[in-house]
Parts: sequence; structure tokens; C-alpha cells
Amino acid sequence: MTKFVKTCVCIIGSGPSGLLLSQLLANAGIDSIILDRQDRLTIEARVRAGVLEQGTVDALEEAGAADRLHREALVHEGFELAFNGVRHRINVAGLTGKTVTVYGQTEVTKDLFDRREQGCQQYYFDVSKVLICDLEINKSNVFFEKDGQKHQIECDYIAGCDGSRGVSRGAIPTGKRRLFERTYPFGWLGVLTERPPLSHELIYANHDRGFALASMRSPHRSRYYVQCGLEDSLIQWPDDRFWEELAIRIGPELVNNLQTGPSFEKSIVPLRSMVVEPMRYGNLFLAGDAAHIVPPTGAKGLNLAVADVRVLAKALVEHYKYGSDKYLDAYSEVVLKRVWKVERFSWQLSMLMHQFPEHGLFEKRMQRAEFDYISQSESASRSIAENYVGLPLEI
Ligand code: RFL
Ligand code: PHB
Repeated sequence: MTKFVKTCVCIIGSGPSGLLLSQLLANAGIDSIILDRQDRLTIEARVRAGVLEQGTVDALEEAGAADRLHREALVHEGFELAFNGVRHRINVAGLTGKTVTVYGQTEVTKDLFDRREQGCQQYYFDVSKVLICDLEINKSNVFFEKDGQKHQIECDYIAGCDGSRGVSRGAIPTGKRRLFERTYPFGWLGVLTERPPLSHELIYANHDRGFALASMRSPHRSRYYVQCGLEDSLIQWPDDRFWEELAIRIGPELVNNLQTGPSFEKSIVPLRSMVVEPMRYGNLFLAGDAAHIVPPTGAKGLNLAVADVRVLAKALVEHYKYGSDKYLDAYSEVVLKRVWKVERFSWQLSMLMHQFPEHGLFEKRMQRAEFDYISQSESASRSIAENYVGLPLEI
């Protein structure tokens, strides 16, 4: 027998976007249920983003999930771009009056889960065979299985927060959606190590051998990345090779500060830009990676997901509290405008900072000229800083 429940909003996916949405709705007294195909520990352990915009911190505060962040996170006033050892600092605070916050996505997710447990909201982990139905009529349905038991959730709205490999995007009929995509001919190999960071700020470096990023999670824990081949596997990258390559790419000036150690997490991600339009179909609203992917250069993915959810939560509150569908109807158009600007920034920074196998000398000179221009022009540096701290949210 199928177990049947009703809710206002069924949220598919309990990554940062799904968790945050459910919390913002709960704060406004709106009932929701979350489903995820993974279990909580697996979701919490996914090492990903590290840099939060002020708008993201504000949203976590609003959700009541920012206490630990305020105790433990690092506030950064700038970051560096480097080109074959030549360094330029983007004075983010000086150019914009704003800062960014270094705090891992793993911690954001844990804080949101903890907050969620304080309320008695419903969720189902480890679900399978999720099926989204009835998007164009008054009530929609989500069917799924858990531990061999069939379930049905009847709801007013469905929030597709199930990431780039979820089922929500595909629930929009093919003739009704358009996919815009760009793949990049390389990936990022990332390493976490229990060693102090090499600098107190992040450094994005373009070297003839490829991109490198020096980031961090705390004063004792560093996060490093190097550009790698799309076909590379982790076996080809033992720790020694990783540290040697990183040392070359960050250059002789910084290498003396590099403290290497055993990696306790190592992963490869391909780089991709993707947007689906529209982000609403009937009762289904897409948010976060389900609707768009950015390459990680510039640290925008999680921040963009949070920005979507802030708009969606407001729109749903307007519907349930004041009976107005104005914001729900505008959702896709409003968020897509910002999404495309953030796509542009992440793409532009990726084009500037990586080595492309197909590039000849001309393209390399273009990259160098752009770096020199940014280094010498306050306006060009400010434009990067403005995007890095996060574009305004138009709600
Ligand atoms: P998520 O985090 O992928 O969560 C989606 C959830 O949906 C579940 N799911 C399903 N559940 C039910 N049924 C199904 N059929 C399902 N299919 C999937 C999944 O199990 C999962 O729990 O999406 P969300 O919430 O939209 O969040 C997006 C962010 O995770 C992502 O944009 C960022 O991690 C991107 N990103 C960064 N973003 C930043 O803002 N700053 C950064 O510094 C940053 N660094 C990064 C990054 C992403 C990286 N990788 C691994 C791609 C660095 C890296 C290396
Ligand atoms: C990270 O610390 O994981 C990180 C930081 C900045 C980025 C991407 C990832 O642009």
C-alpha cells in the first residue's frame, strides 16, 4: 500500500538550497517536506564550496543557522590573482565596502540540518524512484520509494533543489525548456590538508602549466586545487605529485610558505557552465544547481543557489500569507537575469585563469593583457570585486 501525505511545498533535494528553503518556509509557518536520495552523513561530507557572499550569510542568519558561522568563519577583505608569479591583490573591501566569508559548504549543510532538527519538520532520506507528476493542475504529486515502501506526497508546489543530476529539470517537458551549456577541456583536482594556509587570503594563479588555487577552511586547514586533464584519475595524482605541481604553479615567491601534508580528501571535478530556461513550469520551481551550473572559479555556485532560494521563499510567503502570486509569476524571469550575470563572471574568470589546450600564442597574450589591465585599472579591479562579493538581489 502507498503511504499518502499532504504538504504545501515538496522540496526535492537536501543540499544547501533545499535545506535553506525549508527553513525559511518553516520560519514563516509554511509546511514543507524534503526528500533526498542520499543519507544525511553522505550529504554533509560532500566537500565543495568555501566562500560565502554577504547575501548568503544574511540568508543563513535569517534561517537561524549562522551562530557557529559567526564564531568560526574567517572574514576576508581581498584575494589575489597571480600570473606566472606576478601577483595582483583585489582589495575587495576597499573597492566595494564589503567582505566575503570563508566557511565550508560542509559546515553550512551541518548547521542547516541541526537547525532543521530543532523544528519537527519532515524529511525522507535514502529515497529512490522519485517521480514528479501533475504539474499543470491545482495539486501536484511526488511519488517515491523508501525501504521498499511506496510513498505519495500531494502538494501545492514542488521545489526542484536536486542539483545538476536530479530529476526535477527533466520533469519540464522537452519542448518547454531550453538548455544552454559550455564545457571546459579540463577539471579541478582538489585536496584538503590539515596544514595552515599558505597565505591569509585566497590566491588564484594562472601558470603556463595550468591553474592553481590556494584556499582554506580554517587557520589550520587548507584547500588547494590544480587544473588537471579531463581524463585524469586520482591514482595518477599521489600527494607528492600534487604538492610538486602546486609548488611550481604558485611560484617561487609563495612556495616558502607552502606547508604540505597528507591529504584527507581528494577529488576531481570537471568544469561546466549550464543554464536551463525557464526555471518554472506549472507548480514546479527549480533552484540552485538543478537549474544552473557555474565553473567553481569565483566561488559562485552555492551563493547563486542561495540567491534563488531567497527569491523563491519570498514568493511562496507572499502566496501563503497574502494570497499574491505576483512574485511566484515573476520568479523565473527575476532570478534568470541575475543567474546570467553570475554565469558571465564565472566564465570570464575561468577563461582568464586557465590554460586551454586549443589556445595558441595569441590567446595567451590576450590573457596576459587582461591580467595587466586588471592590475593597472582600479575600475577593472572594482568590477571583479563587485562580482566577487555578490551582485545585488532584486526582490
Ligand atoms: P546540491 O548541493 O548538489 O544538492 C542537491 C541534493 O539533491 C539530492 N538529489 C536528489 N534527491 C532526491 N531525488 C533525486 N532524484 C535526487 N537527485 C539528487 C542530492 O543527493 C543532493 O543532496 O545542490 P544545491 O543545493 O543546489 O547546491 C549547489 C551547491 O552545492 C554548488 O553550487 C556548490 O557546491 C558549487 N561550488 C561552490 N559554490 C560556491 O558558492 N563557492 C565555492 O567556493 C564553490 N566551490 C563548488 C566549489 C563546487 C565544486 N564541485 C565539487 C562541483 C568547489 C567545487 C570543487
Ligand atoms: C574552496 O575553498 O573550495 C574554493 C574557493 C574559491 C573558489 C572555489 C573553491 O573559487
